[in-house]
Amino acid sequence: MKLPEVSRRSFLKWSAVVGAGAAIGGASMAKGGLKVLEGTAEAAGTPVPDKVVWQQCTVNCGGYSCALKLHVKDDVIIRVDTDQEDRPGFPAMRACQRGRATRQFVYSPDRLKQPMKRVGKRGEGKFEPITWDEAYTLIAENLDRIIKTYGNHAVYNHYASGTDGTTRTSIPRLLNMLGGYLNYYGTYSSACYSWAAPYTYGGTPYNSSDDLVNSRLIVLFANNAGETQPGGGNEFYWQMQAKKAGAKIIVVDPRLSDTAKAIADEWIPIRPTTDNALMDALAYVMITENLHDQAFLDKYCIGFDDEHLPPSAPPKSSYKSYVLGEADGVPKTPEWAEAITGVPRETIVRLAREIALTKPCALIQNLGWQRHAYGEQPVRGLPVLAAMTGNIGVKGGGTGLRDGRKNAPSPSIPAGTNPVKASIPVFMWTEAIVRGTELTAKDGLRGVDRLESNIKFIWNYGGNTLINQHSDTRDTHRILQDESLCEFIVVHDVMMTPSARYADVLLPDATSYERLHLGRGSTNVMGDRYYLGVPAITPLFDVKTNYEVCAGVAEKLGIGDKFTEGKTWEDWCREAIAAVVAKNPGFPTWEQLLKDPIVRGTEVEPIIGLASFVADPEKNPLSTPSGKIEIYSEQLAELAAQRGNADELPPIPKYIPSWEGPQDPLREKYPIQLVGHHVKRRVHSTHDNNPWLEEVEPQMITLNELDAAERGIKDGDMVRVWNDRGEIHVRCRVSKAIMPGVADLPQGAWYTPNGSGVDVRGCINTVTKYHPTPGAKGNPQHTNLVQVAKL
Ligand SMILES: Nc1nc2c(c(=O)[nH]1)N[C@H]1C(S)=C(S)[C@@H](COP(=O)(O)OP(=O)(O)OC[C@H]3O[C@@H](n4cnc5c(=O)[nH]c(N)nc54)[C@H](O)[C@@H]3O)O[C@H]1N2
Ligand SMILES: Nc1nc2c(c(=O)[nH]1)N[C@H]1C(S)=C(S)[C@@H](COP(=O)(O)OP(=O)(O)OC[C@H]3O[C@@H](n4cnc5c(=O)[nH]c(N)nc54)[C@H](O)[C@@H]3O)O[C@H]1N2
Ligand SMILES: [Mo]
Repeated sequence: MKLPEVSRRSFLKWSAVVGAGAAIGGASMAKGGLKVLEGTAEAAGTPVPDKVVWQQCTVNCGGYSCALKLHVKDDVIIRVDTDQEDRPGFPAMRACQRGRATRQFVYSPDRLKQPMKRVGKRGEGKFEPITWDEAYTLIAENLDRIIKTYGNHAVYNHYASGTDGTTRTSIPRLLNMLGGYLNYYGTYSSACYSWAAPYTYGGTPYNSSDDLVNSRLIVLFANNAGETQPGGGNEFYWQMQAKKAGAKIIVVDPRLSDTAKAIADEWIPIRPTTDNALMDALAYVMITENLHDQAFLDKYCIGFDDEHLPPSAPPKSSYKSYVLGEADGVPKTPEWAEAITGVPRETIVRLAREIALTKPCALIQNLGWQRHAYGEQPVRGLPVLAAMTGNIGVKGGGTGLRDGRKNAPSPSIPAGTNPVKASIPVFMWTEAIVRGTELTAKDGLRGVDRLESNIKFIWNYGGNTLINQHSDTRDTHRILQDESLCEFIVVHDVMMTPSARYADVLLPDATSYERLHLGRGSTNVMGDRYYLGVPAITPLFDVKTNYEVCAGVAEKLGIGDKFTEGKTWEDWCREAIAAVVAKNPGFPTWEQLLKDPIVRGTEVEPIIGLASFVADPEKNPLSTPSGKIEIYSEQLAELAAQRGNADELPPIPKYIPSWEGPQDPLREKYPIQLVGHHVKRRVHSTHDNNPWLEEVEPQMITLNELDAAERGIKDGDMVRVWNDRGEIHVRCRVSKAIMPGVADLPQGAWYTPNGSGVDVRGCINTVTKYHPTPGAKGNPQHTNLVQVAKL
C-alpha cells in the first residue's frame, strides 16, 4: 500500500524549525529552552546518560501509566526506554510507541512557554505575554466578579483527561473554597455505558480479564483492546492468553480492527448503530430453536418473557414478545436483521448456535458502540444474551458488560466538598453556556430544579474538549467566540492546542516528566501500577504546575493560606501516599517508592461477577428494584414517561433506527456512515503533533474499496469529507478492512480550519453532531452521515 511520504526528511525539517525557535506569541526561551535537541539527535549516536529516571506515561489511554525509563544527560532526556520485566500474569508495563515518542512531546515546538493573555478575538489565537502575577490577578478578578454577578453555578471545571488526576484536584479544592462550581456527571468515554448498565444490574458487574483463559468462545463487540488497552493495558494480554489456551475469538466491528487482525478467528463486519438488530436476531434464533437457558432466565431475571414481567408492565412487553414480533408484528428474524446490519442471515444463525452451544462463552463489550445515537441500547442488549445462555456468574463466562479490572488504591489530594449540588451531563456544557437556566430534569439536569446561571467561567486544565474533542466544532466555535456568553476561559496546557486558541488567559504547564506527581491508581487497572513520578529534568520554559497556579490565584483572593495550609506540593503528595499506606498495609512508603516507584501486582483469583447472586439470589439480591437482572426495567419505563420519549427509551433493550444511521433518509444526500476510532498513534488529540507518531500512522480516512471505486478515489488520494456541519480535506486509505458504506477517520486530529473554514488536518469533530443521547444525554460522536469525494 502506498502511503504519503512523511518521514525522516520531514522530521529533520521539523527539528530545523525547533532550532530556529518556533515560539508562540513571541515567547522567550527559558531554562534550557529549545537548544535541547542539539546533540541528542540520532546523528550523535547514543550518549551515556548521567542518570536514569523511572517515570510514567500519564496520558489517558486504557494503559494509564506505562513505565518510561528516561535516560537523562545534562538535564536533557536523551533516550526513552521502558519496563521489560515480564512475570507470569503480569506483563511488563511496557510502553507503546506513544510513550517511547515522549522526547518528541517534551521538546515539541508547540510547547507553551510563558503565560499569555488573549489580544485578538477569542479563538483567533492572538496572545501577548504577561507575567504570572498578572495571570493570577486576571483569573482571580474574573472568578470573583463572575461569582458575585452570577453565582457559583456560573463556574465550570471542564472535563479533561490529558494528565494525571491527582494534580488536577487543586482546581476543585480552590473552587470549593470559593462556594463551589457546577458539576458534570458521566464522561465522554462511557456516558451511555455508566448510565444504562445499572438499570439491568444495579451496577456494572464483570468477570476480570484474567478469567478469559477459562473461556472457550469469546465474542468481542466494539472492543479493540489491542489498540485502546483497556483494563490498564492488560485486557489484550489476557485476550492473547485465552487464544493460546484454545478459545475461539470472534470480533463484531465495522472495521477489521488491529485486535481483529491480531487475534480473531472471525471478523463479523456490521453497520454502525445496528448491533441491537443483530442481538435481537441472535435471540430469535435461540428462542425459536429452543437453545436458551429458560431455567436461568426464570430464576434470575425479570422481563425476559411475559410470564416474568413486573406488575406495572403492559401485556406483551417482554423481550421475548418483542423478538417474536408479538407486540409490533415484526419478528426479529435473521432476514430482518440482515437488511439492517449487513450481516448475512446464515452468519447470524451460525453465530447464535455457536454462542448458545459453546460453554463457557464470554460476550464482551467495550465503549465504541455506546458512543452512538442510541448508545444506551447495545449496553443493555448484550447482557440479555449472556443471561439467555446462562453464562453469568460462571468462570469463563461473564455479564455481557465490559470485562474487568481490579481495583488499585488511588492516592488523592483533599478537594473538600462542593457546596453546589447541581450537575449537568458532561456532553451538555455548550448547551449550558447558551441556555443553562432553561435546562430541567428532562434534559438530564441533576441536583437542582433549575440552574441559577448559564456557564460564564471555564477552567480547562489538560483537556482539548473545549473545541477539538467536542462535537460540531463550527457550532462550538460560534458559542465560544461570543464573549457575552461565556465571559472568561482559562486554559492550562503544555501545547498550543486548538482549545488553547480559545483561552482568555493561557498558561503553560510542566509536562509530567518535569514535575512531581502521583500515578493514577484508579479503578481501571490490573497488575503492576506506577505510583510516583519524580521530575526527570528541570522544567523547560517559564511553566507552573496546577497546584502553583491555584495557590497563586487563592493568594490573590485572600485565601492563600487556607488553600495551601502552608504545605508544599511535595507535602501533599507525601500525605496522599501515607493515607494509601494507612488503608493498605504493606503498600510501599514514600521512601520506598522513591527507590522503586512501580508497585508490582500480586496474584489473586479472577473476579467472577455475580457469582454470589447466582449461588443464592435470595440471600444476595442485586441492587435493582426487583433484586434481579432486569431485562425489563420499570425505572426506565417511568423515566421515559417523565421525559415523554418512550420510543427512544424503551424498558427493554431494542433496536432503534438511528438518526444518521443506515435507515435515515438523509443517506440519499450523505451515504457514508463515518466512525472515528481511538487510534494507536494518538491518545485522543494528544500526540497529534508528534512527528514520530505521524510516521507510525499518518492521519487518513479509511474507505472501503467499493465506495472508493464508485467515486474514482485511489489509495493515497486527497478527498473531501463533508456534511451540513462542515468539511474536511484529508488523505484516503482504500481498503477491504472496513464495511462497505462505512468510513473511519480516527478521532483526535487537531482541528485546523483554513481560511474557508475547511479542516485540513482530519479532525472528525468538524462533521460530528451535537445531539445528546436520549437517556444518558451522552456524546454520539460515532454517529455521522457524510459524503466523500476526490478532491
Ligand atoms: N469524535 C470523537 N470525539 C471524541 C471521542 C470519540 O471517540 N470521537 N472520544 C471522546 C473521549 S472517550 C474522550 S476521553 C475525550 C478526550 O478528550 P480530552 O480529555 O480533551 O483528551 P485529549 O484530547 O488527549 O487532550 C488532553 C490535553 O491534555 C494536554 N496535556 C497532556 N499532558 C499534560 C500535562 O502534563 N499538563 C497539562 N496541563 N496538559 C497536558 C494535551 O496537550 C491535550 O491538550 O474525547 C472525546 N471526543
Ligand atoms: N491508542 C489509544 N488508546 C485509547 C485511547 C486513545 O485515544 N488512543 N482513548 C482511551 C479512552 S479515553 C477511551 S474512552 C477508550 C475508548 O475505547 P472504545 O470506545 O472501545 O474505542 P473506540 O475506538 O471508540 O471503539 C472501539 C471499536 O468499536 C468500533 N465501533 C464503532 N461503532 C461501532 C458499532 O456501532 N458497533 C460495533 N460493533 N463496533 C463499533 C470501532 O470501529 C472500534 O474498533 O480507549 C482508550 N484507549
Ligand atoms: Mo475516553
